This record gives sequence, C-alpha cells and structure tokens, in this order.
Amino acid sequence: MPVCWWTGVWCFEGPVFVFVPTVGQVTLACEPRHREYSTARTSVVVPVVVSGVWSRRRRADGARNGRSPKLIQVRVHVVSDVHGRSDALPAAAEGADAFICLGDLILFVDYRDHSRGIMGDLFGAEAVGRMIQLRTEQRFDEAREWSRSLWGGLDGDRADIVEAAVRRQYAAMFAAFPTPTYLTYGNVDRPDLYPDFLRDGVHLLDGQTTEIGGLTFGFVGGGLKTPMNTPFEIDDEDYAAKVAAVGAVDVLCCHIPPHVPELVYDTVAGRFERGSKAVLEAIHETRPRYVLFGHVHQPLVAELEIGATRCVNVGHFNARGTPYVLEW
Ligand SMILES: [Mn+2]
Repeated sequence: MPVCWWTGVWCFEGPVFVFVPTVGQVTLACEPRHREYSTARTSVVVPVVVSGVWSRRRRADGARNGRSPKLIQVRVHVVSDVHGRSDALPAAAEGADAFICLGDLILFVDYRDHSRGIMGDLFGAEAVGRMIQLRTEQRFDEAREWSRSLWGGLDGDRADIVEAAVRRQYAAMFAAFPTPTYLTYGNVDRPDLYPDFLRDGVHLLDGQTTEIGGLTFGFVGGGLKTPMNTPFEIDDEDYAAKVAAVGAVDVLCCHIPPHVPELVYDTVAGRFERGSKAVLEAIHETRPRYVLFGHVHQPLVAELEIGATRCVNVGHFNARGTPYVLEW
C-alpha cells in the first residue's frame, strides 16, 4: 500500500485531505499538482493533525475507484514552458519512470526577475525593467525604441548574439533532462538548434508517437501564427497535418491547448492565446484519454473534460517548478 509522499500517511488511492493545525487551512495533498489548488480556509484553528482521509481517485482509464487499493505501476512527470528553469528539473524528475517536456525552453525576458533571461544577461535588470514598464503602460513605440537602443549598443550581430545565448540555455537544459525524457517543441524554441543537444535517452517527437508503460503517446510541437512572431510558429494547415500524422492515441501531448476559450485565455496577459482547432477536432474524433499541453501561463481554466477526454494545462514550470503527475 503506498504512502502519501507529503503527509506520510497511508494513502489508499489519493488524493488525501489533510487538516493542517497551524493555520486552520484545509489542504489537498498527495498529488503534487493539487497542492496549489488547495485552500478551503476556515476561521478557526483545527485542533487535529490528521482528521480525515477521503479517497476518490480518477484513474488513467477514466474510471473511478475509491475502494480497493490499486498498485500504481507507471508514473510520468510532465512539464511545459520551462523558460530557463533548468535548475528545477532534477527535483521535478524525482520518482518519475519517464519525463515529458512540452517545450518553450528559452527565456528571453523574465517578467518577475528582470536580471534573468537573455535580455537580463545582456542588458541588466534596470534596462529590462524599463522596457517592461513601457510595455505595461502600453507605450509600445517607446518600448521598441528603448529595445532598439539597447541592442544597438552591443558589438556584433544581434542574431549571432541571440543564438549564442540560446545555445547556453539549451546546453544547461538538455544536461538537466533525466532519462528517459520525451520532448517536443514550443513556440519559444529553436528547432534548428535541437539536434546539437539531443543525447541518448532524450527523445524528440513532433507529429510522432511512442509507447510509454503500455499507453500510446502522441506529440505535436510548436505554435500557430501570431502577431508576436515568436521563433517557432507554423501555419494552421501544417499543424493540422502533424495532428493527423499522430492519429488516435491514449495521450496527446502538445505545446498549445485545443481551441477552447477557457483554456486559451490568459488571465494576467488579458488576451486569448492561440489554440488548435485541429486538436479539438481530433479529441471529438479519436477520444484520447488525456490531452496535455502548456503555453497559456495563467489560464482561466487549467483542466476540463471534453466527452471522455481530460484536457490538462500541465502548468507554467518557470513559475511553479513542479511537474504534472500522471499515474496508471
Ligand atoms: Mn508557448
């Protein structure tokens, strides 16, 4: 019988509700991704350490089974939008039989820590902070002018400087990937540079499938065209062709969400990101058990069901540093 890694109590099927005495906060534990969604607050201190255990776990096959203990045989950790957080990858991979990364490895600008990322490295926190401030105040012309002046002050070709910086980030990132890792591209990635960093046990898949623990996983990388013109955006038709090439799978892994308003709306950026209509059609036609994706950093809704398919935004790894856990 497994033990809940966080609470240390026996866990029949998880998740487990734990009543934490210090702050009177009811916390949902057991599955790491649920820790952040906890928070039924009460106004009184709950005077017990562990006062309730409740078990009702959604299995990978979609069935509910709350009674008999089930041996978990395969555990996969999934991350997306790593954006430079190679430091957090080793801990995120601990305990996983396989690791999946859904892309966006590069960090150009870190909106929270202005000293990080390619811009922070090159120009320093103060200069990046000014650019972000101008953008936030919607003074886009001044922001562009400021950015131009920063790049103009550097010796050498801008494209060469960016490529060297991306290579440094990729070197750290790929070295930190555990084995086996299965990965695909995000829109903030440079597919042309990937071949230089792949190694044994780190598998790149795009429009392709593989088998993990008896389930078929399909991978579709990259983003769709936007005015932002990020490094890896492709036409809708080319994207749809990759979705078709993957076909019917148990778990469909993409960088971008299916085209569903709740999944593509970013509540902090205040805009709709691009989602895939082809993926949405594939969900209706092939009914995968899971569709996993990232791309939208602060989605209106992180998980929802379409028919028999559970759609999950696995989270913004740069901010959270923890993986989504899939077990069966
Ligand atoms: Mn993205």
